[in-house]
Amino acid sequence: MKRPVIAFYFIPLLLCLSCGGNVEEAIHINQIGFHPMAGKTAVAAGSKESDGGVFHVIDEETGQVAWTGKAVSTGTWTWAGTRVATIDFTELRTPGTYRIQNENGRLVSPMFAIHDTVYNALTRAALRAFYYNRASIELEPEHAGRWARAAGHPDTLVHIHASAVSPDRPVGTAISSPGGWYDAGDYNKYIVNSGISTYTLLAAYEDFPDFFHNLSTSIPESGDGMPDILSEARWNLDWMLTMQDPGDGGVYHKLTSPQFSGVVMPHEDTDPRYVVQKSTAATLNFAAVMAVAARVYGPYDPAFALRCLSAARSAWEWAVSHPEVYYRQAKMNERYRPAIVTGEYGDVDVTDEFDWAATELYLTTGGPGYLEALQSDRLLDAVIPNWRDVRALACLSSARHFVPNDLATGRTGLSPADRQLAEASVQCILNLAGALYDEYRASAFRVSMGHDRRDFVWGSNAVAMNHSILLIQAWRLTGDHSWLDAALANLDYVLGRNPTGYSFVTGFGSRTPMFPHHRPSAADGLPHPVPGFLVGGPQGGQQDGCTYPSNLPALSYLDDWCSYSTNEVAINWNAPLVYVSGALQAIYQGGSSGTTGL
Ligand code: G3I
Ligand code: 9MR
Repeated sequence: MKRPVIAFYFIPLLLCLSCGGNVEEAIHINQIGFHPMAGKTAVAAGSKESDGGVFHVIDEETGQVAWTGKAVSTGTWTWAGTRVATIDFTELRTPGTYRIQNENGRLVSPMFAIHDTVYNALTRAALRAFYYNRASIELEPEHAGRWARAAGHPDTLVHIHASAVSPDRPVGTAISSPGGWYDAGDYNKYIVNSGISTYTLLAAYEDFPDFFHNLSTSIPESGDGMPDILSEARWNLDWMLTMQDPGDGGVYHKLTSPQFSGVVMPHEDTDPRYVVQKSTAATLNFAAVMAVAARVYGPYDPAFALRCLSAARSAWEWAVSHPEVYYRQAKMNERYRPAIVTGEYGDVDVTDEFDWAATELYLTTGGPGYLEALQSDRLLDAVIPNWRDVRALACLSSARHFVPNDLATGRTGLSPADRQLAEASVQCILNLAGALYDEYRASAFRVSMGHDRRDFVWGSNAVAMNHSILLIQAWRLTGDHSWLDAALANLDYVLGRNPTGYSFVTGFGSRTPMFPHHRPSAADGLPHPVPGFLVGGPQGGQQDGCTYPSNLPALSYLDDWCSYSTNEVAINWNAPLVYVSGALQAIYQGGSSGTTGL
């Protein structure tokens, strides 16, 4: 395993902690850059003299000043306890490579580009990260480059855990359940988290089909006639299908070794693997995603689409007759051996999963029974989507289905029930996005992160990306470009316009995570981690016992293997990065721009 060294940039940060401020004085900016037509904002943090100070954008190639303007104080960002001033240089539209510096040259930003294909490489890499996390397949040099590796976890002999036995699958039975993606930095495969991740990739394709149709990721399936994003998602869907018990339609909660493996390469982890107890949450997540797959893959592979639909229907039936089967790992371990101590993905409120699955099944089949099961007024209770609360996904799908452009040009002749569903979905999106937009405008850092105390949870960077998905949806529904500024602000945030100064995507930016909690990256002996992964990000709870540079939520980040609560990678964090990066690239290159910022 690679040993982290104390990076030079922590030294000033630590010194600064003892001098009253919490943040190193610095200019923070999206380290990848901006589309010429997009809003462009940098922030000067921790610097008193920045308020009203003059800043220059310098062309890296010529050394010439390309733009000059003043920073505007926006107050203190409490999440990092720092004074902030914003620098809005939206009017600079000339392609090039730049840095920002203050008048005396004391503060200099990381480098960034202005370019009309600025997020292409990022989107491609973020999607390729899924390929790098594939189980049961050798990653060949042709596709994986220097991160080529042997196949791990064939999963052709997976034990039915004692908690999961059924009449047709008694103790001692083994099943074959190969493929799929590793969940994260560990090597296990969890249905609940697979559900939202796979959905988000399929949603990216449904919302921006032209862009994703043309995005080639150099995977083994490239060039086979199916868009790469759908081939990648299919890799996981094929695995998910094996997780359904054909005897009754129920879906096992996860496929896992009893404990997390050591820090080894995939093929070196040979611990026995089990499918554990079925759960209502897993079964409904499965039903929802399979219903989406049934409509997305129809034009490419009708037989596969039908298979997905039939799997979705039988999963739904199981869930209806088993509405409260929760996965409670500690309780399970009291009764069954071996004890399982890997990720729980526990959820004891599955009303949102019911709403999501019912919506997707209804949209795909038109079956009245699914509509009856759906309580569309509950869509107004949706929160930002996450693995545990997926109600907002019903809003996204239904708005997409009923409202091709905007409400005014929406489908006519909707039945009253469909109209109610469509309106509830639009309201759900605009309510959520509206609150995020207000926070973006009010926040000193000009990001929607922090609109809720719980934004800085485990996986906070995915919270930021899911915020942006909602904001992009609001743009789609209203045509109002100012939503895009807020959506971009969160991408700026994860790419460097944040108080840690990290671009949180491995390999993308001038200061990126080098020691992510990702077993292949730690065990492969290579100096650079596998690229294209979004790490979890700052997390106020610091739930892993590591020592952090600050207790403030937005500064609680550590680029160290130790920090699995801030520096792990995960499929449900990368999927919204793929969506947002691809969507913004597609939108800007299609001619839409943000407004002139603030
Ligand atoms: O819901 C409570 C909330 O009521 C409370 O106020 C808050 C305060 O801490 O905690 C909330 O629960 C948190 C929960 O996520 C939901 O957000 C837990 O503290 C937090 O520990 C939990 O984190 C999850 C973590 O696993 C530990 O279970 C992450 O969301 C989840 O992304 C992460 O997933 C892991 C898998 O288990 C294993 N594979 C890697 C993967 C990524 O790290
Ligand atoms: O490596 C594990 C990571 O993938 C999980 O997200 C995390 C939380 O469940 O747990 C990690 O494993 C740690 C274990 O929970 C406690 N001992 C240290 C392990 C990491 O080195």
